[in-house]
Amino acid sequence: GELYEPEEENPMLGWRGASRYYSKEYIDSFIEDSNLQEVISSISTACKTISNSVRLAGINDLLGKTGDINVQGEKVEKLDEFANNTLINQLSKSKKVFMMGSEEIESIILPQPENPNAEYIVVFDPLDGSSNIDVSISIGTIFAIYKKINSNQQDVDNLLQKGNQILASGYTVYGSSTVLCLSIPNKTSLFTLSDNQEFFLTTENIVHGDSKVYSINESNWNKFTKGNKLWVNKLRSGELGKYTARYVGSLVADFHRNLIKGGVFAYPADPKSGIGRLRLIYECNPLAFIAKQTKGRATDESEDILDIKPSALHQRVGLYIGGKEEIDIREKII
Ligand code: AHM
Ligand code: MG
Repeated sequence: GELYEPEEENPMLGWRGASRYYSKEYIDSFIEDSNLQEVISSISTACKTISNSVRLAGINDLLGKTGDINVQGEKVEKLDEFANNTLINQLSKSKKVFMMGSEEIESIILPQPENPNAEYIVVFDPLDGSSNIDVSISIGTIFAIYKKINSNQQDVDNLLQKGNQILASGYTVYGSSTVLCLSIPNKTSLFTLSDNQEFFLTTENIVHGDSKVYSINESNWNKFTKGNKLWVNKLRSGELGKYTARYVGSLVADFHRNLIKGGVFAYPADPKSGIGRLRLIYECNPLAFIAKQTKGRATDESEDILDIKPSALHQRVGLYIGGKEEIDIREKII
């Protein structure tokens, strides 16, 4: 890839602090397939639009609910809908996408116009952390890219692939900075959105941090299995060193913090129903892929997230993700 040369060095934008690579040149330099490059580029363009809308939501009448209920039975936030439409439109424009799946839409999404010959499948949670939208707390977009398994535009099996079939996944967190994380096998890098709307490489080849944090909604304690109670108590005991608790309530932000600093995130399945809170296809799998590439881990109650064969687009599972050490310990204790 070529170095990006800004026309004028602007110390306000931190050219000197950050790498001078910007995302497109950098990504194109290690992803060979130009169609896949374009899919990733469309997602990054959509995330820039979403980022601007998130930052100005209060001014542009984009806070609050639309009045609709989504497939999850949740009230749709205006920004959820905006983010979803932005991704669908941008990915449609790329002409490289065969089919999409979104947290906000019940079934298969086909690009408009349709691309029956395109190869790529994209699944996404357009705006994760909906409960934090109105209070200006970090939220994000989560995505994963696959190849289609057949050319039937009505076949949901194209969306029901195991996480270990992912070609690339990532997220963008709209936090105090907007940061895009992109992961392909053995390479996970972070890019920061600058004032002039370019994602600049800021961390290359990140490895999961090792500080002692657990991110768990402990209000669900009474529903935890005995094994999970033993595990969390082990983390709290001090025997493994001093742990602290951090919980944003946006999976994408909790994962991002733990990736950089270290820690484990857990959202156990309800032992009675066996059903979790978080969605396998567009929340757990993309992040589990990143965890794997960065030497972390991700499991549901008993198996690796990436090995689960999805049975439905909106399937929910238990999730334990992040630090390998903590997840290995859980496996021994439960
Ligand atoms: P969303 O995609 O509708 O925002 O829901 C998913 C969110 C996750 O971001 C977060 O980890 C979880 O729900 C928080 O759940 P809870 O409020 O039960 O702790
Ligand atoms: Mg979500």
